[in-house]
Amino acid sequence: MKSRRQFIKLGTVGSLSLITAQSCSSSQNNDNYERATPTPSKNKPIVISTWNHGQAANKAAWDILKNGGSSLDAVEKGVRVTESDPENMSVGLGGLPDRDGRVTLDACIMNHESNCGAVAFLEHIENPISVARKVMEETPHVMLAGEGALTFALEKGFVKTNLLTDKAKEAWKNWLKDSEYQPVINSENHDTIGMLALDEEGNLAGACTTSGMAYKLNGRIGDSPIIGAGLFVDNEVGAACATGVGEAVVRVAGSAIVVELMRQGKSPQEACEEAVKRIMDKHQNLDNLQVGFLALDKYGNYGSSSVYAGFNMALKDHKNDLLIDANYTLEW
Ligand code: SD4
Repeated sequence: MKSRRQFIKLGTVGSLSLITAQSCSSSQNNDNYERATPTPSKNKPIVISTWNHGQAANKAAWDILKNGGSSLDAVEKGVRVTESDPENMSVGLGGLPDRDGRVTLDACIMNHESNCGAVAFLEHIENPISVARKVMEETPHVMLAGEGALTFALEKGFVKTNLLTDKAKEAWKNWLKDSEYQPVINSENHDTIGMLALDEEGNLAGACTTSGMAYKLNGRIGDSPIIGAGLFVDNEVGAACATGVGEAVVRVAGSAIVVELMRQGKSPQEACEEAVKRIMDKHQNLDNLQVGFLALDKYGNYGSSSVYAGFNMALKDHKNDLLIDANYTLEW
């Protein structure tokens, strides 16, 4: 059995050298975090997101931020790119369906005033993040789910769309042949996008959107639409988001914990690592445990950590026109 106590910070050779070349590693960036004596944001505007595919999303977000736009607009417009990408099989259009062949989406958004909106178990709408924003801005509620969320979206002018692409349908049909119709905890279709941004005004916002675990039970909702689990923003401190096995993230209120740890003085990197350790401590069997966190503090420092190799962070800030990948993995 693997030793759970051996925590090693790893990076792929490629990503480490890239980070060094650009003088922009999380650990370098995190040294100045001072909760008690706020310093002006040195690293703004900035946008970061989970996984490599976030690069296209970050570009869309960056177009807004660099022109003085708000972090809220940036994260919404950014993740919409991924939602509308039929090649991404774990978000929006083209997402892998549940075990009954239904594509059901979860998303949430949060702004610098701690307002938030979410949709869960939403079908037929390509951009659930924008429905989540409408929930935030145009209802007295935080979350709408299922039929109610769909009715609301249609009332707000969203268009009913078939989200099950031929490619996703074929994958599902193949799964049906081999699986005996049994969902698994970790179907390994990652690429859920979580995005965090800090704008010129020094305001933070975040967004998280997914089609969830592939071939899940119909009705299953993960961490991604749950404020405090898949995403959390506190403008006094920082923001965090999660990717991976939602059931594990929910058990420790993952993103809220990362932000709270930053409030207590941890750097974004340290906070992500601590949250990952907590999850590992709560699970006897780590074999299928894949979870990653991304964090951005009020000053533009960022960090990421995961329990498995391969969690990549796409980043765009005012210094780095190129996007970099970071990969910090806690191993056991
Ligand atoms: C979920 N956290 O539904 C999501 C899945 C995920 O990359 O992050 N995939 O549990």
